Amino acid sequence: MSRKPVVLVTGANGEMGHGLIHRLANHNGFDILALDIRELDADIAPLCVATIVGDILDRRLLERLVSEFEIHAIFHLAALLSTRAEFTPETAHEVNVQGTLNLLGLAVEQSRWHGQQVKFLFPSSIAAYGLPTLDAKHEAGRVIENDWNMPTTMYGCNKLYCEHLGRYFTHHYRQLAAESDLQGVDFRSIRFPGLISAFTLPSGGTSDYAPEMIHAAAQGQSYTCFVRADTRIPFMAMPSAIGALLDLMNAPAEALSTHVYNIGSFNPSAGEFAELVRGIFPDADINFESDTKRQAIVDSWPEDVDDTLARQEWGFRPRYNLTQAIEDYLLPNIRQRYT
Ligand code: AKB
Repeated sequence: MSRKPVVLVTGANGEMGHGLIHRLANHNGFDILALDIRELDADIAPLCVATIVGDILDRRLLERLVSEFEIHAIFHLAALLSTRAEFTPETAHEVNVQGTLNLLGLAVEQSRWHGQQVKFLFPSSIAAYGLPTLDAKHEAGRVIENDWNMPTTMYGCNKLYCEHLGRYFTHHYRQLAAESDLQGVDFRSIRFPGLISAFTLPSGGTSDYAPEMIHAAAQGQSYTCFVRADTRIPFMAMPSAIGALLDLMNAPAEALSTHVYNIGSFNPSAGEFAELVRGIFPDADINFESDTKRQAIVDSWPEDVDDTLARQEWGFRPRYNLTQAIEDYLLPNIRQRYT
């Protein structure tokens, strides 16, 4: 009985899953197996060869996947984001860490079956950083991958640890076994900044204020921003993020010196972003009322990232700078969405 060769996307119904599935199906011609805890939205379900509603913590479900599909790459997007994770840290740890462990195990299992490495694409985050004070944040400026890895959130700790798990599975998994599984998994990860999509709104993150601000303005709703106007972290338009994930996937292994890469695009302060939004939606009613606790999380994230490695090793270039992101991507698509 032959099994169907596919690319598995977990968290397929989330923000990034939507964009990724469109790109994978329309430009790359992959057969997609989509997994999500919720039923897949009608716009992306037809783009997949199979959709499964289920939990990445359900090992039986994952075993069933092994018997039905031949998985050659995994985009493991399912996660509880930083704000939501702080309400239920233990659950977040299970979903974010145990879920990733289960998927890495599935990748090893799959590579045993078809004899090829399974590429494992993992969206990490600027939440993996933790800067202790605002002064340290300003002084640090553009941070490199290995500096300031002291996250203050469960989500950030989970992401940082999963980056290490991926490295472990690629190079050291079962290193003492007579026949080791070395090289079964090819783990590649990007530390994403806050993402802004024209088509979907994030839920449960702490960088959500920027997308929320522009989507609220487009709908004529007032918005109270939960961080100070001078708050600065890096952001990126969703198509740049999806493009980067695919570029990293396609990069030749010999070109890569590490498993984890920063990428950046623009980093306006919340106040500067509000000004830009007011520039395109003159009636936008945006106020600032800092929520001390969520503010502290964003203050611990870097104000910018150094993405030299990604640029040098696999040719990363953001598709949009801030002006292009607003004028060419966000504005036309958001307008169309709400009219
Ligand atoms: C969040 O806010 O939790 C995410 C992230 C920065 O990874 N958007």
